[in-house]
Amino acid sequence: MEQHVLVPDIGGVADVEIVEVLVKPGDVIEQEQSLITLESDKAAMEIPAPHAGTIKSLNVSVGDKVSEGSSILILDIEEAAETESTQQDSVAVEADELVAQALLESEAEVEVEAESEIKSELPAIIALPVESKQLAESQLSTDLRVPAHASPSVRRFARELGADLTHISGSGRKGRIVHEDVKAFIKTSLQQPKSALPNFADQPEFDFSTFGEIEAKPLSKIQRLSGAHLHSCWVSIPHVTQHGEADISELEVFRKKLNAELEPQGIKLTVLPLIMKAVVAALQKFPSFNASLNRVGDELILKKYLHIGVAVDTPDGLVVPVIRDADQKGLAELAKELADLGQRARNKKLKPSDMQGGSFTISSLGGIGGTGFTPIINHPEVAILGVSRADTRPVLVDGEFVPRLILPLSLSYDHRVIDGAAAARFIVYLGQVLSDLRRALV
Ligand code: CAO
Repeated sequence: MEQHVLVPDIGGVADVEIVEVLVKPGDVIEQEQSLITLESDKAAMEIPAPHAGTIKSLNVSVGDKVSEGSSILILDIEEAAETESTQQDSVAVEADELVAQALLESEAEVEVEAESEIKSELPAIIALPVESKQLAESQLSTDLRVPAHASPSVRRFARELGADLTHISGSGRKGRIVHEDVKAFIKTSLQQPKSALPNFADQPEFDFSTFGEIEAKPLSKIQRLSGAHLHSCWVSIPHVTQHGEADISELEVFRKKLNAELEPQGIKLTVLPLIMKAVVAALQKFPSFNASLNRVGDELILKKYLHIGVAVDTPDGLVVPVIRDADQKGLAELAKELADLGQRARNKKLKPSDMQGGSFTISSLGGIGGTGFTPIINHPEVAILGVSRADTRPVLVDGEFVPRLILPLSLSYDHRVIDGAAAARFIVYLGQVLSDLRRALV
């Protein structure tokens, strides 16, 4: 039997945007399996299937706005499933109520959950710490970019117990989080030593207007969500930043020559693709920089791929698109891809997949200025390279001062994985390759 699946009672909220479509035609689905994710100003909520069956056709796509009664899809319900679902009508009703309830729940509570859900899909961004409330939770996190999938009843159960779903691995079908996963998470959390760090969220709000005129400006969604990720990275990873520099005088001559050759093809070669190539050589020589710690922290996962994330400045905040297999691409291809990702980032056209899977990040402020900074490691990576602006300086060569173009480098690394000597060797080698690209062949 065919049945139109409609958007249930969502508490009278209209024109809610679909941010995720979790099923496709032909999928065999279970009752309560999430079909789509809606996101209002206040909350994100998955709409569950009222019955089990096979999806015949989809009537919605990401970006559509829906209200109660909008058609989501047509479901082919088998007879057995239909009987079963009739018996379980109360469950479906409960699911509807939960959706409505969740969208209407108190702003604060729903906001927290919505943030944690969206946070999970965002790339790492470099900014200042926000509140430390998520700290203890984030220490239990594996990879914040993995979205959480769970039925409304599991979500409610997790919310009641104060468990953040983005920190729980699902053992159900297709990695869905089930009740047992939430219970196991709570059990493990209770066994963790209590964080001794201050909880800024519990501190009173300052009334700055006492001292003069003020204006409250909300942070962008990217800033708010990436802030939590950055805070978690900053407080959970023991950072050390190793500074260094590279003489890129010869590289600059080479870059200008190549640039002139590439110009007719419309390709602009900045120093960044060349830095990327040198980083690839350094990562190949020092594989522990292209790795992640496992969740328990007793194993290093070495990655055989070289996917390099690049921090891109956008009006809404920083995003980190990833250039895949940078070792297999030439300079022209890297320059083209970088320009494309930079433009799409600024036009908000990046797809989640453009920002996933990075194994090492480069954050370049060279186009702006400065002499050095401390980039925050983009968990689950273990190191990040900060690049500042190259400057011409007098350098003593054979007893004489000569003008050389010097590029400042700042390498932050996870001291649990990388020791100081290895970081110094990495940055020295990187400098040597940048000074003379032929070094990468040795
Ligand atoms: N030294 C000197 N000049 C540099 C340089 C460096 N290290 N890096 C770039 N430049 C120059 C470029 O050659 C270019 O010069 P012209 O305009 O004269 O040709 C100019 O600076 C601008 O370069 P760009 O920034 O547009 O290009 P890029 O390839 O270097 O960088 C991208 C691309 C996407 C990384 C960059 O646009 C960007 O968004 N940077 C900001 C990233 C950021 O904010 N990171 C901080 C994270 S920590 O919070």
